[in-house]
Amino acid sequence: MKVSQMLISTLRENPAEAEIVSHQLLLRAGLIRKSASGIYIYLPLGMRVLEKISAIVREEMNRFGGQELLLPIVQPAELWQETKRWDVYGEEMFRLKDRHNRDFCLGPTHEEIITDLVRREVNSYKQLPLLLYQIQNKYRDEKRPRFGLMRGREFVMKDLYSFDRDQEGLEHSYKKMYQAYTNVFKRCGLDFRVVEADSGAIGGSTTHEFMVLAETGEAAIVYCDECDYAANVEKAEAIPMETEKEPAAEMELVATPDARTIEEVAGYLKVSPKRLIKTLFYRADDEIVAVLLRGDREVNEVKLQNHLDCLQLELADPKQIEEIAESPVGFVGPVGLNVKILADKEIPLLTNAVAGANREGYHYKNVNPGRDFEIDEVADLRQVEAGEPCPKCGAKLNSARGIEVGQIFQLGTKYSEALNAKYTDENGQEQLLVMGCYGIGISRTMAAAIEQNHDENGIIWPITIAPAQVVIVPVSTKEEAQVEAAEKLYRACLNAGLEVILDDRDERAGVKFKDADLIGYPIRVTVGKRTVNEGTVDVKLRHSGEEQAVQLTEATSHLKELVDNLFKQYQAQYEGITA
Ligand code: 9G3
Repeated sequence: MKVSQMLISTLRENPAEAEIVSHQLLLRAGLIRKSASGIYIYLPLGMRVLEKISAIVREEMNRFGGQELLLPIVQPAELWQETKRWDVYGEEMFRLKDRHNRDFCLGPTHEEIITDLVRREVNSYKQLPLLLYQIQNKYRDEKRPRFGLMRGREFVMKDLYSFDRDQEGLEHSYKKMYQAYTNVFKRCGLDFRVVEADSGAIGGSTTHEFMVLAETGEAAIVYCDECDYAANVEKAEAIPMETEKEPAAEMELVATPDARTIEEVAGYLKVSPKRLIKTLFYRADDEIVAVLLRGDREVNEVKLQNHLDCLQLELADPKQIEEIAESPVGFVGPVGLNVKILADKEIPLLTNAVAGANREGYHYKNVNPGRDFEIDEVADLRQVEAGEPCPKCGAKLNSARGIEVGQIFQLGTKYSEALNAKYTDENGQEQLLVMGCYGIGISRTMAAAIEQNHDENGIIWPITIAPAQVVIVPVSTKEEAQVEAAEKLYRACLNAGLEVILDDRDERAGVKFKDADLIGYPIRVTVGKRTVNEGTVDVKLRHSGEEQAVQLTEATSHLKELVDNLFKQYQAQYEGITA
């Protein structure tokens, strides 16, 4: 392609609405343009990256026995009513009516559609296992779409669904997808961790998330350097930390005027926040519960919601709290409280703790759980922090932010039961199909790759997903000899099968160099005076900045070799299980 004919428009400045670097660079490099909030256009260069990632995903899905199909975006409400999910998802679901006033939604995911297909098409164990997938737009009406492709309302997802005869079969399919995903993200040049995750509304047991490590990641993960333990903090198990034991002293009311927050009370009473009991109030569906944590800990609302098994979970508002505790919020505590009390595992280990006295301006000292108040339920309710012991090997955990680019779930019979999707086994017995579902955010992977591969000049594409491999820049379009040499090299590269772009615009060389770095082509070839006088071109690698003069006569084979070498570092290993 020649730049003078392409729809590419680069921007000098960061658009105001772009807060994170991948969103800024996607817009500035001319890869996407916004159509509406959370809805994007992929310009030609952006489309090339999307296609590259999709091609890698397809290869790995097919390698492990995946069969590609294309499912409808417009989905009939009836299927979602059969699985009882039509009313579970509120405003996040794009809903519409057809001309006959029938209800539909724009597909946020495809469990209903694919299970309905399979219940009609599959009836014998001989047809199993099936790994069916698509690469398709998904629609989720996010409340606050932001960060460009990272959290859009329309996005490209690969979703694969596995159908097996039993749990053992599902576990084999799951292992294959685990390996396939590992290959995909290695080949896309991403630094990622596979973390144990919370299965949330999906229910069921096992699920893993593929997290690209990046400061702007919305997910918080913990991982161990000594063993392979890694988990989303939503799921990570917290080990209760013992505090020093001492004989239980007499509970004592103390005045703590104007000391409301953990820090203020700890400072006023000169005790460590570890010795305080933090009392939070939540509304779980329509019940108010008190949740107790050590003063220096944070509540993990996913663990709390899973423990309470409730649909809605919200912090109670201050008015409700003051009604229940008959005290201003800053002085509430568990002693004498008449609501259900949940406590994190560390609370029963406390002796002589400090807690609100449910009386304005007062706290209690020497509060002892079990003696001074009853705990209704003890559970792991807190957020794990860096430095804590790894639940698997005891080494210190590290924390990081992650961008979730993939998630794999063992669904079991959740959907096959709801939709009565069965097969007949060898003995003519009808059995429920056992399912798994596996998603990769294709457009989100594109953004995550930029988050991990950029510098102050722009994007640094891994060769495997770059919009083109080589850009040829003639320094002056006035000098006929330079233009000709550039054209000739461009054609030779095309014939050698290289993905090459010729920047033939009538622009100053500096502008072309800046654009080449901003867009992030892996290799830049400059054709200038030296080419005409000495017969050499300058070859520069975007990743390392390394520059080298190469004889024009050897340039094409040199570039071919360079590209092949760059690909080598992204080859995934295929040992272990295959289809
Ligand atoms: C909805 C809406 C949003 C949703 C869902 C349903 C997330 C929903 C979970 C999944 C699970 C897996 C297959 C690919 C990988 C993820 N957000 N989920 O079911 F109606 Cl509005 O999508 N599905």
